[in-house]
Amino acid sequence: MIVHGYFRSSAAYRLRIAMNLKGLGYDFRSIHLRKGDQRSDAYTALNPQGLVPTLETDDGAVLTQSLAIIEWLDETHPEPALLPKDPVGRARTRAFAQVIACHVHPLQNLRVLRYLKTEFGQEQDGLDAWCRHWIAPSLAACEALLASGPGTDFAFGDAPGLAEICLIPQMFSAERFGLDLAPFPRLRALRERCEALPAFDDAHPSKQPDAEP
Ligand SMILES: N[C@@H](CCC(=O)N[C@@H](CS)C(=O)NCC(=O)O)C(=O)O
Repeated sequence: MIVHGYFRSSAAYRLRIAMNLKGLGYDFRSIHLRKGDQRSDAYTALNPQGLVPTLETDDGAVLTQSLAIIEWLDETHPEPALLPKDPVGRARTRAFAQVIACHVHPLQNLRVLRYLKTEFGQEQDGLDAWCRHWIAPSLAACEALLASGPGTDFAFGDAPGLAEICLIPQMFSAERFGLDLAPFPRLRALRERCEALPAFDDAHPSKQPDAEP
């Protein structure tokens, strides 16, 4: 399989964790977002949104949108499962993931920040404040969802799954934008458990072949 990604992209980071949890190897193609590779004709032919990640399967299918790709991985490589077996647990896990993927992530995307900069004259401080403003309440919601969860070692079971796959990259981004994570003790403890696992550690942006300081 081929993963098109970028070391600092949190959506690509999600996919790397999922591939690692499933024990799947892949070839990596770097799409340098700051240099604009995502807007090249060659890349938009694969991913018409011009976003990473994109996965090319061994059968030649081209898949986009990290959550759709991760659910495809879970369907085609069922062990270890990334969603609980029971329907309520599955719905709660997806809800947790969607707080991050649908509500926080789009507001901190590079093209959104670039627009705020070029059209609204925001400098880096303003962009960071914008991101913190939108990330904090969603992490607070995730903290509350964990508090009312099943009380297992991981968010919705005894092993990490889709919730952690979305959360850990989002916490990494939150820190990049200068958000203090102290008000989220449950999330921080969960992150510590995840980052002790090679699947998460190996997926960290700093460990990718295209990593930059
Ligand atoms: N919902 C999409 C989001 C993908 C996305 O927004 N990727 C970002 C990086 S995290 C990107 O490619 N940004 C490029 C840009 O904004 O130009 C997914 O989950 O795959």
